[in-house]
Amino acid sequence: MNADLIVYNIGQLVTGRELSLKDGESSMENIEILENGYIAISGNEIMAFGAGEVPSKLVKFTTKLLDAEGCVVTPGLIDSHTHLVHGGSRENEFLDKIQGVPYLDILERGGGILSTVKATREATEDELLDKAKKTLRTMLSLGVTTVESKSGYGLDSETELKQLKVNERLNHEQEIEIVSTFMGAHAVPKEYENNREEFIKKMLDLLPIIKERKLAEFFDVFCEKGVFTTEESKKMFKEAKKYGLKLRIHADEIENTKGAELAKELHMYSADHLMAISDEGIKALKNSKVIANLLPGTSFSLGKEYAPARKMIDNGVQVALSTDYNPGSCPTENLQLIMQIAALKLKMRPKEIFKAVTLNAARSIGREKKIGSIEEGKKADFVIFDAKNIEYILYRFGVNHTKQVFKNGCLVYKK
Ligand code: IZC
Ligand code: ZN
Repeated sequence: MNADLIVYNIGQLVTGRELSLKDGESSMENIEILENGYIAISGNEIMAFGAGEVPSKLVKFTTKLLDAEGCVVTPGLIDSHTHLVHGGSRENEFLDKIQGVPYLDILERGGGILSTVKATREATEDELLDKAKKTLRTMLSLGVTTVESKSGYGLDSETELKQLKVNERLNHEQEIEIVSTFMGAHAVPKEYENNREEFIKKMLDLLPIIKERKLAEFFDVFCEKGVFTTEESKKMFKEAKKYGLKLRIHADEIENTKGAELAKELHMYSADHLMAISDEGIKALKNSKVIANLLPGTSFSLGKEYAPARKMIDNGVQVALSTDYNPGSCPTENLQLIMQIAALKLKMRPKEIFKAVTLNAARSIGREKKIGSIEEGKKADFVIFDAKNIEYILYRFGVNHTKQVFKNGCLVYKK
């Protein structure tokens, strides 16, 4: 068979395929990087890839040839934790934040998440859609081709469903694939302050509707001191599982509440944040398939501790990296910046970082058979960076290194 498109003269082709571990490598440095690589695409899929001369059997007179000019090519980046769909912004809390008022104190006085809830309730579905599209356009320009998107700024039935419907429409109305997560358990709204049980019931009552209308694939809870207890979270997760939703958790972000241990117990896809994870939590993740999804932009923005990434990786835990894009604790859609912070602050190494935003991010959203690496039969999602090696992309921080972005074999962004 011949290819529709061949990208050749790739200086470093990060296929992201897992190799067997070599001596001296961490449990996350085992990804393949080919020098002088090529990729052949047929329709929306990768049909071949390799190093050296492009085999002539792949080329016919209609094949389009694209010279990568010695640049780096990687799988499309995956942002596996975002609060994409919301109304408003929270710069009115910024001064308090930089002067040290804790995130949970702002929430307790009705600000934080609850102020975004107000703005999201007030916005129409179309307004939320337009705002999210604009954000996704920026993400795409930064090399992101798949995004996980949570509800959780409605905290009432109508608005939670409105957010999930926006996720659904986004999948039809722009290029990035959206993986939808129901997170009605993001905070307890003021009107249920003294009736938490009733609020939890109200959110769980949405599960049959969400299942019937296929509005979400994942279920998430903010398991945190002052938000939802570990017991409450466990009860909700078990209920969501009955409706076929896959599980992920906001775990051990500010205080340790044994969220990582709960993730292992309930066979979740990911445990996210983990700035306050304990040694027992690390042990639990090590012996599980749960991906530790780290969000260092949040530590950066809140001025908090960073998650102990080195300790996790050196103990064999598989790590992903995401933006946590949201209007409070991480108002940036720049996954490249998050990768740079991971290098500078988490001391993650270049290969580990690229594995974290490709293959491991795909695992955390249950998509590793379709995306996350450049392999035959996978979707042709890839990025050409204006860089000759992966180290350069991490070292030159705060700028966008993307040259061209392809989604399903189509050029969707060009510098
Ligand atoms: O809006 O503050 N941590 N949820 C849990 C968030 C951050 C989003 C927000
Ligand atoms: Zn979050």
